[in-house]
Amino acid sequence: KALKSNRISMIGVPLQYGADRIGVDMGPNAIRGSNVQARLESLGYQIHDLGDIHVNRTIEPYQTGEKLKYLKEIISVNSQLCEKVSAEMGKGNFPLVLGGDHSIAIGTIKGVLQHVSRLGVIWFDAHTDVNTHETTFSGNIHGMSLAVALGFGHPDLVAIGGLEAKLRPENVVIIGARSIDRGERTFLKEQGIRVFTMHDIDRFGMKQVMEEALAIVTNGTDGVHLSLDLDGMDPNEAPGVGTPVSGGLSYRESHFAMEMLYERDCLVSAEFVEVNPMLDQNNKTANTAVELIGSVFGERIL
Ligand code: Z70
Ligand code: MN
Ligand code: MN
Ligand code: MN
Repeated sequence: KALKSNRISMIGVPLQYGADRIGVDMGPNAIRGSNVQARLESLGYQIHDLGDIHVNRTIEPYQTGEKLKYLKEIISVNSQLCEKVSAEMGKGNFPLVLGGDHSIAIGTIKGVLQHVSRLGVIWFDAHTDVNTHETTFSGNIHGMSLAVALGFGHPDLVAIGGLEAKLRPENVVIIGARSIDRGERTFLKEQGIRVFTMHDIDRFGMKQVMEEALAIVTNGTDGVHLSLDLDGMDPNEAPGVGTPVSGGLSYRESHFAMEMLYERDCLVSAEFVEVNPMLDQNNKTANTAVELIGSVFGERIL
């Protein structure tokens, strides 16, 4: 009842090129294996699993020192994803995207923007992903996806879904950050993007942080997208991620945040990314992802 649609379209994106680390391409199937479909069906939703976006497995390795590793393939995958997400929203379905590295947020958000031009975004992450090819130290595009969605970065990334398809910085919040690069700091300040760091969560608690975050992302928007990088969670709950950072969100804090999101009834789309089964312990990270998906779609304790 608390979502715009009772029909969920699940889209897997087995992309790893944005993180330059193997294993995250198996994320979508690890999440499927944790019974996400049955879980959502038991909540009364109709689930349509559209399978995976095609990722080319035989591409050239990147050059040393490259600032946009695997750019061509990442453009191809995100363009396909953008079209698929847009098509599903056009049919009135709720896109649930399973990653895959966080560069796929480019395709998801650009696709959603075709239908919801004034879109708020809640970005759960240990990182802030607002690098560009000019500021990145790693060259990994998963560290640039939020900047691209805001209209900054390589022109061929920004062009996906059309130049008008971009977020407004005043409707974006980042929650759980604890690893921010130098260039990202400058960008976040210049753009005035609200970042709720782990310091803020410790100081104010998740309830107050989410209340403020929800006010920002719903102010003047027609819908909200949830982009949840599992490395926002503490590595104890989500060890299976490419870049674990200590001191993250607890199981309880993240569950509660998802429950508050459901209560607010504002989501139009969601994605869960960076699950890497090769680095995981007994599929714990995919199981955590499915716990959070359950909560965001209305699961309750009692
Ligand atoms: C760093 C970079 C990043 C995710 C790591 C890390 C970015 N700021 N994003 N893991 N999901 O390489 O740009
Ligand atoms: Mn990320
Ligand atoms: Mn991250
Ligand atoms: Mn739960």
